Amino acid sequence: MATAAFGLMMLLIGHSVVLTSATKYVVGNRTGGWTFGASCNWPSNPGKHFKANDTLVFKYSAGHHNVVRVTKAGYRNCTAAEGARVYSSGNDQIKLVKGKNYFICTYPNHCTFGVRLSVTAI
Ligand SMILES: [Cu+2]
Repeated sequence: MATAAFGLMMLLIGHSVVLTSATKYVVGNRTGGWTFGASCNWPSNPGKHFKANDTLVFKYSAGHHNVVRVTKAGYRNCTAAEGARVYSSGNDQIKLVKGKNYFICTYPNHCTFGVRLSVTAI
């Protein structure tokens, strides 16, 4: 019984280590969330070292923006692949993958005017 409790405790400790090793970042925290100019001052301000499995939280008024993960070309050209998943809740949590991660808003002209983001996760 004591062994089982100890095992459970170690399991819980192991889980909490896994949980705390991933970080959540609210996009554009200094500029009002996921909106025009969201990428200004973010994520380049100090203290951010993104890792794979970290979560980006995109906050905005639902119906005013959306979030779509795109390729580098999609980021540059402000185009999303056909059938790409569209996040639109206004509080979208998206996990980073290792390497470059690109996101845009697909509302007309929004990406062109800065509602786009690229971050690199190690
Ligand atoms: Cu938008």
